[in-house]
Amino acid sequence: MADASERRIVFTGAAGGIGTMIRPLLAPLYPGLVLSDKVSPKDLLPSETFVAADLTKPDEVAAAVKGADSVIHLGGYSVEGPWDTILQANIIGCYNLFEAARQAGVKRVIFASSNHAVGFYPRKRKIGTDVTVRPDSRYGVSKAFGEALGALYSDKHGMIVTCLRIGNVGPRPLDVRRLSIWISPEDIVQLIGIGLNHPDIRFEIFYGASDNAAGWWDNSRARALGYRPQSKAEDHRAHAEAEQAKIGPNPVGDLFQGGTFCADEFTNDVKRAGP
Ligand code: 15L
Repeated sequence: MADASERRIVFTGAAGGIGTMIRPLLAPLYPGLVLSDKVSPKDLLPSETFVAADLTKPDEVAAAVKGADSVIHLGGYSVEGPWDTILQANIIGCYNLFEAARQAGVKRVIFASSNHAVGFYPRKRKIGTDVTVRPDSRYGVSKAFGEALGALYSDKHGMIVTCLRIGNVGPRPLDVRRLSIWISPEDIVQLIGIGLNHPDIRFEIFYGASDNAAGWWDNSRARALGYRPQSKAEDHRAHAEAEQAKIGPNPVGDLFQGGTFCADEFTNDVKRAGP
């Protein structure tokens, strides 16, 4: 593998929420990092390289990934939205990214999947990465699609693909649900590093979660490949419970891992939802 300083690593979605949090952590680790998004981050530093690309435009995506060794793909629409928004940004955009990466000879792709690909699993059930997807939204379906594309490009073309089913990234858990799914910026950078560097990866799905005592996910495969999360949601329990008190109960969302993503537009009987 090329020396870290020689590797051109393209980072899509660099101006988004997670991108903004982890850019400063990635910069010293990967000097060849190239930031990409539809528009440049407002606080772009002179030391940072930026290339604009709209994921729905194959020629722009091809230009962005040209010469890249690896891609960290966080670009796209990051919550539930109208079908056409999800279709363009997360289905067509994700296809354009993987296909451009294949044509450019990119070796590794890290794909930002989401807990919402499996959001209809009940909170009382612990799940691994081998369960059937149970998306809780059109957004969750698009993340399951991205995972499937990753598997295809890995099996058919030998691309090394790591999907991160991200919980919620931030400086601390926002509420009680996030005590189970929170991941710190430092821990997600550690998972990205495994995806970029581990010699034994062909296709992997990891849960993007810190060391959370209330966690719902078996992340043993990530741990087997060296993941040692440093952050613990329980350190922030008082804050999360205080915030939860302001939100109040949700009769549908509180039953399922995906929370309000499950409750929004819900017309079913809760007894008939989820596995
Ligand atoms: C996600 O996938 C979203 O990108 C993020 O904004 C949060 O809503 C997160 O899931 C979550 O489940 O908390």
